[in-house]
Amino acid sequence: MKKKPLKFDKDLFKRSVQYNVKTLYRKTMEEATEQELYQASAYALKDAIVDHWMTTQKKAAEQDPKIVYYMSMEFLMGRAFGNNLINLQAYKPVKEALDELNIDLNLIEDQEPDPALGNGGLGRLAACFLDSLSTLGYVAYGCGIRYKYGMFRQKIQDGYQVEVPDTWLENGNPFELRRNEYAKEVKFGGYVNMYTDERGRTMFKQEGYQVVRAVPYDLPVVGYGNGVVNTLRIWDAEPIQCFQLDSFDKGDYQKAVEQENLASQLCEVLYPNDNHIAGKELRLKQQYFFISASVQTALQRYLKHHEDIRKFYEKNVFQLNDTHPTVAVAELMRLLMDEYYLSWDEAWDVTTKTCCYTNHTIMAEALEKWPVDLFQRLLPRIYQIVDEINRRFVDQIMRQYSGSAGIDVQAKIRSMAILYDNQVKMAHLAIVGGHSVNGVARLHTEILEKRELKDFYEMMPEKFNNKTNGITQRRFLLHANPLLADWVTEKIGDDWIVDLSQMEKLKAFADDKKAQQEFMDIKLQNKKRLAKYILKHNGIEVDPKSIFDVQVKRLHEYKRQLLNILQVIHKYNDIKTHPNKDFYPKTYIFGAKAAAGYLTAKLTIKLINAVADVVNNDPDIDGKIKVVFIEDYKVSNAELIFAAADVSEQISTASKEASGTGNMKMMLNGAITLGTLDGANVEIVNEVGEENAFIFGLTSQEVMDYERNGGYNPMDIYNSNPNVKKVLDMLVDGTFSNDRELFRPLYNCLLNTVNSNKADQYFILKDFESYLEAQKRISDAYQDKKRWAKMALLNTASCGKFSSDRTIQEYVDEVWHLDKLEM
Ligand code: GL4
Repeated sequence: MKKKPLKFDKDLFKRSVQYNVKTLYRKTMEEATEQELYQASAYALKDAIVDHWMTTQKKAAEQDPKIVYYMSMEFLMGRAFGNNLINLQAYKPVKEALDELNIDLNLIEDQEPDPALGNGGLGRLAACFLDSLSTLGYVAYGCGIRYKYGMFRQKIQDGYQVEVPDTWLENGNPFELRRNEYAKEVKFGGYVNMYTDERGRTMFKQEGYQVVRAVPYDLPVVGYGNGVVNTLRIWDAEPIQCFQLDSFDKGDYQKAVEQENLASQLCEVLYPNDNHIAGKELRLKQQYFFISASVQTALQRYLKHHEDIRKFYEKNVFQLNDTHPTVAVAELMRLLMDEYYLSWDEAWDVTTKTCCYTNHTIMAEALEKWPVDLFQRLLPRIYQIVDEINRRFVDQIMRQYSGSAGIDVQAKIRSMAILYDNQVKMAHLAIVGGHSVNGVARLHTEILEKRELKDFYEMMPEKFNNKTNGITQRRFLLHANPLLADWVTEKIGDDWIVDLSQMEKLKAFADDKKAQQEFMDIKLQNKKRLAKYILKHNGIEVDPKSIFDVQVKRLHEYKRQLLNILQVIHKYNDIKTHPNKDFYPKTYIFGAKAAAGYLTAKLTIKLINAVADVVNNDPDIDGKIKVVFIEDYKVSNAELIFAAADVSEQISTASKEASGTGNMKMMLNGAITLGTLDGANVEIVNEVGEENAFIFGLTSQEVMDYERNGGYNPMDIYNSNPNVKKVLDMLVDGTFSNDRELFRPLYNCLLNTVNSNKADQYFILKDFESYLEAQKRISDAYQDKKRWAKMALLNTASCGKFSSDRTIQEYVDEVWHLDKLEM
């Protein structure tokens, strides 16, 4: 049976906007600025959302379903206004209402800052998961931090990245609700006192600590068309009010100041590192801060309607998004024992049955390890608990392996202990303290089992499982690409919005000439839309008829933006030396933020811009290639970019990209993957067929084999391949900078051992020829209009598996076992 669309009262909305303009700003509609009109509209929309939010709460209280707490340092939500309209099925009435008020919906949407409380894929995945949880009707809480400054705004000045603070809260956030009444206290430092209580129990008490007040802000997460509204609860830190006059006399002045400083620093800023841990003390404080507040909340919420805390896990599950929230294991143990008087064994039973861990990367520099002294000083009681978990676990390793022939027990301990070499290994704590460990794509999970976490897998294979990532089609097709969304609906109906496997029905149109034409016309419209954006923001004119070849993602050496730009340089040389050779015009589009302290990444951005300057302005090139670096890549412009992509560059060194999700967003929008057999690319190719993707380069097995044998010698390639030699020499011969030494570090990385990193550790030169050849195949394929249209259409038609709805349903069926809310 077809569900009725949600009701939306257009006239009420209209009146509400007018009323808000008046009461918020004391202005008439004509006087209000665009920002004020956005705010007034957003408050009006929130009004409609809150009704659903309250109903969801009420139903959840009645039905008492099992719920998931998705704990994450990052939620890269992107703008809420348009997405909420979509999921409330209110886009049309709101557009009409605003039209009648003489307000342009697009302009309004553009007034909203991107909430960017995340770095990249990991944070965006969390956002897609929340969307799917609501849409599938599961009760879920996102738990995170309300950073005052999210991911920095990127400016490009003279080709260099400059980081500018992201002041997203400047005008307030109309969608949030501050929940003062749910504030919690979180304690840091001091020491632990042991004592015997009146009932003869040994108890532990933290004393001499600093305390901050954690204040939650709730954001609604609206499900698509079902009236379900879940909550993303993000925490802000405030000083405890103890700064009274008499504390001065008591000698607490110093402490009061410190506490106040701690509170003001805690939630200031998101660490802008992706796939890399800086290991800063404040970061550990952030982790414990939001975890302690969240776990306290979860226990209290459960006990409001349940008696037996030992059954907590029957109604609750914690999913730890990477190791960042892993102190949850010890914090749950602490609260269960110290506040709720459970024994160690009882608490351990609850904890392991509650916690689950997702691994998102195998990059060594992303492995979270904390120095024991720092950890102990900051979290003395938590450290005691971790120490005891470790002691028992090491015991277990010894019991299990001592006396087994051919097994080196000490080696097992070395590789698996939670405390080792004076470090706290967070991944090990997460694995031992929970019942599920998952990777984020088939290949990634395999690598975890066979290599990275091999010893754990052998000891506890039942914990390991794969959950291939997914993305929400509501944001990345329905909202990002209305033309294509309408076209799909016209062809196969609108069930795809909540069931992406329906897209398969489009396969029937793969050879249909009219459908192909329509599909490519829509692509062209979207390319024109992006071209406009590029002209406005970059001042570069690009030809919408050229191939839009897109690589947008965080800048990281393993993602190999350098391989891409070296290939562009080669193409440039090729056109210069063969001016009459037939060459189909291409526009290379880049977008990437580099972590502020990541010099090689920042230099790569400069190189891309330097190449762009040379290539775009060389009359010999005559527009055959253009290079564009889109400033400040973020969710809102990503939506424009995905819709316009012809080619999706997914060229990471095989084995390094755990999954990738941009690859899925582009596939959904009919872009063809040019990639290595890495992460989820493997599964994308599996779904769409090899003939509808362009695959090149070393396999993950080959890469890992080289790595085991100490790498390879890129000098051999440099000396034997004149193309490579020429391109590399141009990095240091003044072509792209008057300062010939500027790009020397990149040149050196490729050819020499630098700081104990192997020469060309990401196999750029090794994959170079094969990459060029794949680029050539693309240009050829594109010129066969019918063939390309069919390939592109088949990519959209084959993306069904990559919905985050599918991923979430797998988590529910195999790990979380949640109950669906009946609305
Ligand atoms: C990441 C991976 O690098 C990326 O491949 C994956 O898609 C994403 C979500 O699982 O997680 N891991 C880290 S760290 N940052 C990411 O984006």
